[in-house]
Amino acid sequence: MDMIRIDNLKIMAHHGVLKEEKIHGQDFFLSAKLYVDARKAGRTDDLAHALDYADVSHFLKERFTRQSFNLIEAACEDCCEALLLHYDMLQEVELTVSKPHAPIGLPFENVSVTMTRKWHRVYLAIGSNMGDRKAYLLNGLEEVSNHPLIKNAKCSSIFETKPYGYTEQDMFLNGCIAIDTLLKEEELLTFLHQVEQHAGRERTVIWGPRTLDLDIIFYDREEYESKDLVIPHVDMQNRLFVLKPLEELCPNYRHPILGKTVRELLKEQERKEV
Ligand code: PH2
Ligand code: MG
Ligand code: MG
Repeated sequence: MDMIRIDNLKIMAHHGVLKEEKIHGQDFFLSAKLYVDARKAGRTDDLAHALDYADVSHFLKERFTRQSFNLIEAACEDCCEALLLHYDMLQEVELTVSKPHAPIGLPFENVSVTMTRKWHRVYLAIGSNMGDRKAYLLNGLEEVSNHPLIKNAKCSSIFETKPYGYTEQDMFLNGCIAIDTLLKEEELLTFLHQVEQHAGRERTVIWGPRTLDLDIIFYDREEYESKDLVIPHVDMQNRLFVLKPLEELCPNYRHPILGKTVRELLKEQERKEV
């Protein structure tokens, strides 16, 4: 990807744990790698299609001096997030916050933190088989769309599906949602659990009836596993109620472990079910 780079932008600010740092302030230096698609700017020579580095520099200065953080990590995190939310064409940022006059009490040249933050493309499955199913799905979609760290939410068609797994329960409505998000995997999971809670979800029977179920299917091209979460979703390839709506959103996305596209997985599953 193309990259615009700003080196050692000098900004006086009041970040630090010590009282003196908060009172007197000191010079910090910010360096940013700004990842964008610069093709259009390159072709047209028009600032309107470019990420304006002067504008970014002033934005950084304003953001960096807005409040005093204890940690350079917190100041850096805040600036990365603000940049990604403010500049639509910015896909990824690497930001370094340097503090060469930090009160360390020993001779040193510099201390700094570097962070890389980016928009993650995520695919979710959504389902309901209790009460006003359509309303639960729509409210769930709305709550997901309205999260401040989620943009470009797009929902597939909604299908009525037979219960899979535990079959002694009512028919489901199912769909999939594509989003871009700044949330990390576990943060997203926690948020989705909150949305399920707001729909009055009770976790009693595993695979049992639910007002709202939101599952992470894909997160970028990532393979991720922890105690509570496995990505890609371990059973998605066996579930027509996931594959069918997902195919509308990303037919050519290739499953990072199975090596097959969503369309191929769907066709395979459809052949099995007849
Ligand atoms: N979810 C399950 C178990 N079975 N069946 C259908 N048709 N749709 C679902 O969303 C579903 C299911 C566990 O999450
Ligand atoms: Mg589920
Ligand atoms: Mg679930």
